[in-house]
Amino acid sequence: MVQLNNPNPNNYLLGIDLTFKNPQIMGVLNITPDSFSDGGRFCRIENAVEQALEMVNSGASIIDVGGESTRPGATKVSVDEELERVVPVIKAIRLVSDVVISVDTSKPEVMRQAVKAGASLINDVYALRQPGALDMAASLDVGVCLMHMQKDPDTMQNKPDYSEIIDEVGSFFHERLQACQQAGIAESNIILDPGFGFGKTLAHNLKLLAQLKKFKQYGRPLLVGLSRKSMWGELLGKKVDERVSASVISALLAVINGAAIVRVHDVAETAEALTIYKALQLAN
Ligand code: 7PM
Repeated sequence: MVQLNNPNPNNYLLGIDLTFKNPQIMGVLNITPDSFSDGGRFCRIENAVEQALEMVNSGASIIDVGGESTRPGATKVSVDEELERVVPVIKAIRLVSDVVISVDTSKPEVMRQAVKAGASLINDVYALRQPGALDMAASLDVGVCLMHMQKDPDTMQNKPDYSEIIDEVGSFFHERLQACQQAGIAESNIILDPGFGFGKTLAHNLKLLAQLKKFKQYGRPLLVGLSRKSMWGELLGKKVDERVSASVISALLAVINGAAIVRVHDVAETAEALTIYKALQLAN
């Protein structure tokens, strides 16, 4: 595994203390047009804001707004469509809450307009590898989550293969940290994410979770997303709506193993687990 000479990390980012002592919850807010619950544009924005506020009340300190599906085979969303989905929602959340807003996107123009609308974190599953993304993130000077993914969303689950997954994800972090430094992105703005389920088998995912602490050597806060993922379907035989316990338990294990931020759908349940964890830390 590649070593970086950064023994003195600054993990205070986005106005939040991102150390393992103070784990944070990122709540997932997917904005996709849903013919079933969609009563038009205004209704869509209102529903999204209501969901965001409910997650904040339940314990989320970051809301991750996404308008693009990374599901294998999902139809690609155009820049204009993605902007139309996320920008009004970010503006509307910003009007009623000072919660940190993250934008789940790989597109430079969406990054730009989302930050202008009030987002202060870019959550990019391509880790700024799309054309123009590195320079855009540098010019915006906001937080960036760099996630590892093998191949792309359409091909990633077609025989994922690694000789040593921990080394390969570590080398990827090293390479992206260097690319960010060259582009002029402050290291203090960066969060790292091993990308559970993105080009990984169940065995790969379990190894990453078991050895998560190794990625702390890069000196940056770790974000993990394990919520409702298909790995729990495979391990436990549970359908997506039956994965709340698996999601909460794995979020807690990730925090115990060094995660600073957990990206979850079930905010209230996760917050209970983390409250117990923090109470134990204080009692010790
Ligand atoms: C299909 C495939 C649907 C994958 C949904 C997903 C992560 C993320 C996602 C993560 C970061 C999901 C994922 N997962 N961003 N976006 N880390 N930083 O299960 O693990 O939510 S989308």
